[in-house]
Amino acid sequence: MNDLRHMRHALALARRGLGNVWPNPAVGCVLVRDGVIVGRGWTQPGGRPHAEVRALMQAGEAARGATAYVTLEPCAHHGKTPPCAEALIRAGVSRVVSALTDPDPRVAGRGHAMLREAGITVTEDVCEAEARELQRGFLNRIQLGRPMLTLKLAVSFDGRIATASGESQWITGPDSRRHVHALRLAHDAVMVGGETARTDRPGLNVRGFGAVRQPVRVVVSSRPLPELPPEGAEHGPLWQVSGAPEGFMAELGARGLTRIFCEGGGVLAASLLRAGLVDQLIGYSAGVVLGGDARSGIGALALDHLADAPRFHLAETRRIGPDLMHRWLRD
Ligand code: AOF
Ligand code: ZN
Repeated sequence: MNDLRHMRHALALARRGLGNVWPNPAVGCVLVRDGVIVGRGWTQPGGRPHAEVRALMQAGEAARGATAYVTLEPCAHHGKTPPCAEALIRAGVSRVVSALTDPDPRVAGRGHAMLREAGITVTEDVCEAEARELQRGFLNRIQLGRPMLTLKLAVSFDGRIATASGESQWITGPDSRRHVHALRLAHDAVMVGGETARTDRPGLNVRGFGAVRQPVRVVVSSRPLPELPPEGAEHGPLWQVSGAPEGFMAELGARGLTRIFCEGGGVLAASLLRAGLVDQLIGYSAGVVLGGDARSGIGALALDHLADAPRFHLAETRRIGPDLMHRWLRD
């Protein structure tokens, strides 16, 4: 069906904003008239202009009588910009197809209602599951008061991250490592624990993608941090947080973050898992075997019963160079 096809297109456009638009959601919009795409837009860096505004600008007069496909209900509030629902009405769009109701209390169904009151046909919940996954970070911030969290591990066949002596460069290949940088780019922030910051001195930045908006660097530690590169073109702002995971995740949500990419270490990973705060796992597995004396990427969980273990379901597998990438979502 064409609605599905156009909505998938809008979802693909929305994806371009991931990591780039916090505290706002990454939204995509496609305008179609008589089967022809007349406008495409996505939320711009920093969260504005909104997707609909960009698509309408591109379409100009061709928006009259068009159908708008949007991955999130058009906004209804007068924020920093006038409401998108109003812009769609003014442009003369005749139908709006949306994937998800915007949970932001300033919108929450009012966008759809405004459109209907203006005589526009509204079809809701098209590709809802995909839109929910794509906009998970924003949904978490609004509904749970905390960002979405991805935990990443690069491991040997037997799930180890380093030899007993601590050698870890490199278990996975260059293609996987480049993939990690692309993922950092699609998150608002990269997070590590204090121990990792002190021993590995990780860059926590995106390299190899030209001039990009660098993610915030979040270090979880109650102790003073080692010297890390200052904020600049190649490094995002540095934020230090500490305390219980529930507390600092709420703090990061309040500061506007929607998507966090955690790269260890084991103590931090275990505390996030124990607190049930990990939404997505991404593993890169290499064809190398390190053995039981090698280091595990996740600290002790002290599980008495298998039934208590955090469970995830498989969302994606992909071959990346010689490695296997696997992505899991929380049950
Ligand atoms: C849309 N299209 O592309 C986005 C929307 O601070 P403001 O005025 O930019 O408003 C932010 C809110 O707008 C945000 O919380 C969410 O409800 C909505 N985001 N809405 O119509 C978009 N990014
Ligand atoms: Zn809007």
